[in-house]
Amino acid sequence: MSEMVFQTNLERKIIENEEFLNKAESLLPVLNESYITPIQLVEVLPNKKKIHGWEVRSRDSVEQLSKMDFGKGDQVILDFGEHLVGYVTINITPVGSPPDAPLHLKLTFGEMPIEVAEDFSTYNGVISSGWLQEEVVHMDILPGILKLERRYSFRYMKVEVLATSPKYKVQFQKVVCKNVSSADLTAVSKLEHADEMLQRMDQVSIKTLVDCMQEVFEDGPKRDRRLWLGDLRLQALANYATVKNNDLVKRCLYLFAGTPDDQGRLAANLFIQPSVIADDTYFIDYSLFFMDTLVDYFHETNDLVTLTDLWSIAFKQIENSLQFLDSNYLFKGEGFFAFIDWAEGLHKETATQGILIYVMKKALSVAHLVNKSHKLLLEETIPLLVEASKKYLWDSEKQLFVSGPTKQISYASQVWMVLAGVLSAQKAKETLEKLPSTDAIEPATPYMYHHLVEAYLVAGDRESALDRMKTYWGGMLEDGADTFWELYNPKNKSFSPYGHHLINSYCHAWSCTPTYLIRKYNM
Ligand code: RAM
Repeated sequence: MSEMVFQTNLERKIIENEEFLNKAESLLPVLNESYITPIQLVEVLPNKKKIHGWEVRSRDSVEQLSKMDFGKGDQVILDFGEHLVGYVTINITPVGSPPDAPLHLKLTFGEMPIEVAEDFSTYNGVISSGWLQEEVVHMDILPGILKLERRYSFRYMKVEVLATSPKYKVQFQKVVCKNVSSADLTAVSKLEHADEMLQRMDQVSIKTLVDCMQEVFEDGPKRDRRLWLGDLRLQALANYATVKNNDLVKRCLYLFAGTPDDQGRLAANLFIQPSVIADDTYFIDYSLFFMDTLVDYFHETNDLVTLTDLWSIAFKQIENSLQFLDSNYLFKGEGFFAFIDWAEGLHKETATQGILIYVMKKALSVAHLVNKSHKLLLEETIPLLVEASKKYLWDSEKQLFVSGPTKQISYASQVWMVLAGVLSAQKAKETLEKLPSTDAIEPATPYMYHHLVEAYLVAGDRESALDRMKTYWGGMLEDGADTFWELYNPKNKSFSPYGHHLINSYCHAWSCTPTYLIRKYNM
């Protein structure tokens, strides 16, 4: 499992482009702040029918909080009524004798009920438990204001008193969260959809996007709190359809372009603090998507300066990928070479071949504006890749694309070949229609579901697209989502590729695209 989740490249050397990084720095957004207070006190009780087996029930009105005394072993769960990303302060006053010992408190933050219901010490997943949102503090001076320095991503906050003293208790007089986001909601046009579920889906998508928009487009404000290229590409699309903060897309493009390695490779993700650091994870698909994100950005803004500035590094990703073609023009990869999806056992070469064609076609749509020889190369190479896909990867008996020596059938392979336009629309529709009756590897993430829905739309099958959106993102809504989740498997709601669903992110960038799909395709 851990091998599948992680990749290390300790040998690579980063060649920073200062000009690009300076440009990115000049586009650093100002965060908008709002102050949010809890709406009710709740309890979280076991209920097998609810997601992860936990149900939230109202316990008291929030006005009661300041009248309640808390001593050793007491606890309270506050519900802020919506998902927040921000900084919490609590005014704490002692009651009883003068406080003769420090107050010892534990705070736990949950995007989901399970996070404030289950003890984190049971967590045994492969991703660091450091992401689990909890904090233990001492207050030596009372009354006082507890000001948490860490940013949390949550709707629920549990406060547990680990110790006061036999002589005093405490009251929590005022609890406030300074909520932050760089998104400006004024640009969002109102959607009045006749279908209530789609209306709600649009709102929850926008909320997801907004909460992930910080100094960069983060993948998830709880985890990993960083800039992933694959997520950025989808966030940018949702952004164009709604908040239109196009400078943030530009900033993120310059950040990636400013940190290639000595082979010109762009990292799959960047850390932003203390300064921009390229992670040592490289995925062919994500690096190719730099070109796609750049071209989308150009189509949206007509910003030819940025397109011209970043074209070479974008094209370098295509050139690097072409080196992995065999003599038949088939992409060959080893190890954890591409992301594609978290579906277990997924063979990724055919999907990667599809992505390569898709991205090269996208590059070709603007190449005449920037580089004539690249245009020629694309024109010559794309047909070779398409022909090779039809000749070697299409199984004429099954009428499906296959991947690898076992001729694996997956949604991912069909979806990317459809998005790459390798099949006619009619053939694409038939291919996708066939999938449910096969044992094809299914999508595992909202990321892959997004591509499946878009593939249906490209193939002209609006009905299946809508159907999938309603069962998938609609399923999350029915399970209580107020922001969309990193992982969701309607057949196994505890699914996590990381070994435990406590660590999953429940406000996740790559899940924010229904607003784009609804608005762009008039769903
Ligand atoms: C996870 C995150 C992130 C994604 C990568 C590949 O760490 O969910 O969003 O892009 O996987």
